[in-house]
Amino acid sequence: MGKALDGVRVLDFTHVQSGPTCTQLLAWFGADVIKVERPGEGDVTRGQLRDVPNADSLYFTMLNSNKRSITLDTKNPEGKKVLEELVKICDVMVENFAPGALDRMGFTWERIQELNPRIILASVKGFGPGPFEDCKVYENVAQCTGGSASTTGFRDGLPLVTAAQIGDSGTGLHLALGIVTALYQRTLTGRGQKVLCAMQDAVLNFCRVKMRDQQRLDRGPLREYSQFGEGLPFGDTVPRAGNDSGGGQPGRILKCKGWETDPNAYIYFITQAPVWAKICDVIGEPEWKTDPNYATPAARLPHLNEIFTRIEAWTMAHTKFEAMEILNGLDIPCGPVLSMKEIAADESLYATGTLVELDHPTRGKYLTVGNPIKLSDNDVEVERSPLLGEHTEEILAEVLGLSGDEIERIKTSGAVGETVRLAAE
Ligand code: CAO
Repeated sequence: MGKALDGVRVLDFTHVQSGPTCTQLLAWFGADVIKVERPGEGDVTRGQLRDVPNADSLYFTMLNSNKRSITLDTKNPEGKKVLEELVKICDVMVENFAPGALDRMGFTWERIQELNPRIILASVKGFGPGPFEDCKVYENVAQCTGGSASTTGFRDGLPLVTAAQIGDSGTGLHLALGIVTALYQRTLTGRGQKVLCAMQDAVLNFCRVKMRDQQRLDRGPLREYSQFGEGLPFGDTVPRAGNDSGGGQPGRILKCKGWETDPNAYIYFITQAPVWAKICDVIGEPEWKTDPNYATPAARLPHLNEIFTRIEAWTMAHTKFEAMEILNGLDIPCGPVLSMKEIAADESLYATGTLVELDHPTRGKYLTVGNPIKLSDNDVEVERSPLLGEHTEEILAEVLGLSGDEIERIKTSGAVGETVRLAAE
């Protein structure tokens, strides 16, 4: 079976999380991803949050599967020449340096196009053009500036960042879509183009429903927010709403049996309108089916706290998995709060390739999250991340077609790092 991006060559000039997320996805779809790293140190995440001495960190290994690594000092004249040769033969160049860094390196968009008019240059930056365009940005900055933090958390508490890396991984995901779209357009025009994803924009895209609520607020209170039922007035901006779910189907996180000692003994329960009668029966309040205070979605909105307190009395009598089984049997949408430990033990996720165990020459076995996007006509095998510079010679010789003498000259110039040899070799 072939792969969707067979034949696409990606010059991966990314680091940390946002860019590497994007290029890892492209690699899983079959692109040949060549990761360019600074000699000696490489992607800074190789050494961050290290759990095994002298081995690449999980931070790095879990974001750089299926790639090849070449070390190259692009500020060294020989290194710059090698990068130019790579630009000439790659279909896509992906980077997420601080604003202006690529230009300072001598690789302006004009220069890149001169070298290869078909290339797609894809960039992650913190912000698009505007007052903050020159700023460096990390995940939580994007969560704060994209609207997520102001709308996450409890009304009377601090703004909160979410654990889901919507700024980094979320932007990488957006960028990957931009790249394949540009590749498709290139088949029609023959030209490359620039793809830019700003982290603020990606987070805002994920927070679209809160911008919806901001506009609804001009026309009256947000009746599905628990604050409405509590009689608390709304201000002029979307408030934090705890675990209330938006839309017409109110939901909450509710305690389950064992919550006193297990921090994850909770279930998300949605009072979906079409199954309201079943909810009333299962919690032992059959009269709520016809009581005008509870019978319709609109009537229920001012009573959400009371309703969820009653439902919680029922969920607290069951473990989250028992509750899940009973509620699923009744077609009531719900889901247990799963800990990372529980997820890591879920065999069904290994069966689909969403979780994968890999072996690594210096750190041994590790768990990674595989490709969450399943294509029926693609055979995706997740491979371990490369060691720093593991493929430097291979890329110089096989991809660029350089002779042994030329490679030696480049090495002597200091443009590439030390050659990495695996213990087994
Ligand atoms: N050879 C020589 N120089 C190299 C090199 C190589 N192979 N690779 C990188 N460099 C240089 C860059 O050219 C840059 O040099 P100058 O500052 O002289 O131009 C320097 O390394 C540092 O790059 P940087 O500014 O991108 O790195 P940083 O650690 O200071 O900042 C970050 C990191 C993430 C804040 C910044 O890159 C950024 O804002 N990126 C865009 C937004 C983004 O992706 N954020 C997500 C981060 S988490 O996923």
